Formats: sequence, structure tokens, C-alpha cells
Amino acid sequence: MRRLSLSALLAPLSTIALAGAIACGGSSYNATGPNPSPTPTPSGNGMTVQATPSLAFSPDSLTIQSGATVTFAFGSVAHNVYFDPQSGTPADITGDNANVNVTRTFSTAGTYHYTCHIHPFMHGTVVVK
Ligand SMILES: [Cu+2]
Repeated sequence: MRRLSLSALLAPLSTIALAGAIACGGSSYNATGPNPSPTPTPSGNGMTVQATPSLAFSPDSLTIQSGATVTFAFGSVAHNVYFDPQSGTPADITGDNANVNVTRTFSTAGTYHYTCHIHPFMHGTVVVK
């Protein structure tokens, strides 16, 4: 007489398989990730003027201390920055500037007006104390 019991052989295997399935179900959710900062950070010691696709400098007027920088952040529409001729102006930002940041240092106190020559109605002012 043979008393082979297949179920007796398989029972331990199915128990192990079931335990493995339970253990694999507890995958952890990784909640950490890049944290988007809601406010733009100033670049260096300076201020930023956005040259916007809506054809304006924003802000169109700002006041800085002498020696500080202004970064002109050009968006998807090309602009440039030409300063009204006077002593102490930084170099003009010539040509077509899109999707690029250009920084200028203002070393001399004064009031500096500038214009985009592509859009002559675009004006801005930097007051250096
Ligand atoms: Cu422009």
C-alpha cells in the first residue's frame, strides 16, 4: 500500500508562497522629492528685471546701491537694452536676446534710462544710490 499524499507535500510550499506575497505587498512610498521654491531667488547681490514676452520691462523702475548688479532676464521674445548716453552707464546689451540672462553692474550713482531698440516703446529706469 502506498500512502502518497500530494497535498501533504504541497502544503508547506503554498504557505511559503503566501507569506512571500504578503511581504512584497508593503512597498514604501517615497514622499521626498524636489521641493519647488515659490519665489525666485535673487541672483548674487542684485535685482532682476524681466524682459517679458508682453513687451515690457518688469519692474520698469528699480533702485539699487552703487556697485550692485541688475540681471536682465530675457524671455521667449527677443529684446535688448540700450542705455541713454551718460557717464557711468554699463555696457548696452545689444542684439537679439531671448531665453538668456545678462547681468550688468552699476558702479556709479545716477539715474539710468534704457530702451529696447526692437520695441522702442519699452523703457526702464535704474536708479543707483
Ligand atoms: Cu523689446
